[in-house]
Amino acid sequence: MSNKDNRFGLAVAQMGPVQLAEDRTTVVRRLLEMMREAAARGAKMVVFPELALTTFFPRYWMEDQAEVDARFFEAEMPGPQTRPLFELAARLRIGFYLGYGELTPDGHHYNTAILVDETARIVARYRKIHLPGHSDHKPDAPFQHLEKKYFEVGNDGFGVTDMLGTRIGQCLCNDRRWPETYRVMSLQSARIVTLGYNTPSWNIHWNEPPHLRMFHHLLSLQANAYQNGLWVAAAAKCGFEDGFHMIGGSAIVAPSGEIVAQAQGEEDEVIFASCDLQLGETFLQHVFNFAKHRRPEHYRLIVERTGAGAPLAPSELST
Ligand code: ING
Repeated sequence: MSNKDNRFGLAVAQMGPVQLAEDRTTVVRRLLEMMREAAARGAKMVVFPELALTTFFPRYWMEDQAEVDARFFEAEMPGPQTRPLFELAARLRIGFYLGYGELTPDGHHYNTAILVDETARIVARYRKIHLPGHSDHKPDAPFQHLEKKYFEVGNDGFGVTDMLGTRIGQCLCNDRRWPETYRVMSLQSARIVTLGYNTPSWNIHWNEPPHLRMFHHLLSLQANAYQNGLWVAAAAKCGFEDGFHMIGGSAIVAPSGEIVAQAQGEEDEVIFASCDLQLGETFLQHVFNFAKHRRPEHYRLIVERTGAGAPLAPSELST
């Protein structure tokens, strides 16, 4: 069944911790090293994590916005410190996904990811839509999760891009837990969804057993890869950042829902898979044949309602 010339070399570059004190130049050197390894292993594309250039700063309550902007956001992409990534990508003719804090010229802040093609051209931008956590200071919590304070809800939607000979979509971290994320991209015929994540091992809201973090992370990737006929590539930034632990588990998941590559440690680690881009077709024809089997007239609530509410009357159940 595997079709040789439809093989797409896909790499995920998992990052170990980025400490608060670590500067971008050092971080970029780590990314360059992993980009080289990805290319050497035959990758056409390498996926880096969410907020790859800095520590996961939403864990801190900070009030000096000017300092936050200077330390954790990129006012230009590429900028002087990230340009080497683009230059190496063009030399190696490898595409990449990169997550970072975006500060726009008119002062908006997003948790952003970009897709860059093999000529180092930015061909797509995505701004995180499902922002988890809170915007208020929780001084009694062991750490914060202030994505709703530091970022605005993304306004790019879930787009897909024709690049590197296939069609690629992107999202970020918490987005991977929501089925709507993948369905919108698979309805645009994406073949691969790329994403980065920073997932704390502990929950500040309830004493969640730590093993559930990894279970739910992989469950989200595997279920949605299968239900949408997608290859899913997920890159963690993980390990102990200034004492705060985040899960690893970077993975490449096939449209069958099977994990075909997974990181073993919590340091910088490149994983690779030679992906059969026709495999998704099999599931999209014989199981999830959207055109043949989906019935949107019965799905209205999914789009119309934000929170759960009262039952619909039988007459309202179908449009
Ligand atoms: N991090 C976490 C994530 O969605 C989280 C936040 C963890 C929310 C577990 C709910 C449950 O993986 C980011 N950055 O979204």
